[in-house]
Amino acid sequence: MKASRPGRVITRFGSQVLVEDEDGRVHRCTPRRRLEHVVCNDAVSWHPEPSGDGVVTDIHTRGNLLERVDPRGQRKNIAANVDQVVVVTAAAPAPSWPLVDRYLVAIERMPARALILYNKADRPDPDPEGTAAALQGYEALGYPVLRTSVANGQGMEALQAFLAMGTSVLVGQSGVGKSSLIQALLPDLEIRIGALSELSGEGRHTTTNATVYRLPCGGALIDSPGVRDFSPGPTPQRELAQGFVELRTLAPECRFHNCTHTVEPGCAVKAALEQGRIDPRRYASYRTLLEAAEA
Ligand SMILES: Nc1nc2c(ncn2[C@@H]2O[C@H](COP(=O)(O)OP(=O)(O)OP(=O)(O)O)[C@@H](O)[C@H]2O)c(=O)[nH]1
Ligand SMILES: [Mg+2]
Ligand SMILES: [Zn+2]
Repeated sequence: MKASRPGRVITRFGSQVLVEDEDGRVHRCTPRRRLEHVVCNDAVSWHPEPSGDGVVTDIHTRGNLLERVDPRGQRKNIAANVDQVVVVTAAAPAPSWPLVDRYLVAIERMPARALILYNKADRPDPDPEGTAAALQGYEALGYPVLRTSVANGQGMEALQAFLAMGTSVLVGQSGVGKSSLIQALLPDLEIRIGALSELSGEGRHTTTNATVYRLPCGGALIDSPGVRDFSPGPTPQRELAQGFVELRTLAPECRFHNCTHTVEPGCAVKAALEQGRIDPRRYASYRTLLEAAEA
């Protein structure tokens, strides 16, 4: 038996992964055949082979897993062992608040902390009132919100304070500035990307694989490929309301314990909606997801 060593998966490309050892050195490894679903930021056991590359022999039990369902309905792992998910929106491309709600459902279910960013705050906002209302709504629900700009540095210190707390992952539409935020936080990123590209034999710079970076301010940050849409993993109807904090809080007051908050009499959610205590936009997001959810 070769002595196995602990490591962390930095990124994967094809069937191979890059594993960082305890001294911060990165090794190209092949997971054992039965371990094909190794994901970014997995804690693993591995051992070096005489050929130079290593073998990943074991994935340690995950604290949580961020996954998505792609347009073909297939589940895709994004990253494991995440303390905080940073949902990045921007002045451009125009924010999709229902998309943010879908991310929040996934985050509540992981569970992990959520942070909502409005990046490119230096750019003119095509819908300032809509943006302000949506962001205030999330704050009222207890989610932290930051307006940031890579271009002029706005909000970057506050962001660092949030990121120093553990391992975070940046998610959101393509082009909102996830990689640019990492670049701004990591002055030596070029070197890092260069070294990783050399190891992987891929010289590309666009974000195609989730990759974890250690930040000088403390904490680790995962860059992930942008999406056009995001759908949380399969969620049974009963559990969907758990992904909406305002519904989760009111549900125990509904007359029926299995209330779907749609047509039932004595529904505390519907009552709150009628009284304007719940944001109709958020409730609409719930209804859309409910229709798509498993009965
Ligand atoms: N004005 C302005 N432009 C920004 C800001 N942040 C990023 N950009 C620009 O937005 C574009 C997209 O940035 P990326 O960092 O590649 O976006 P991404 O979210 O990583 O995109 P994907 O990898 O496709 O998911 C680039 O041209 C950046 O220069 C910002 O705060 N202000
Ligand atoms: Mg990117
Ligand atoms: Zn109800």
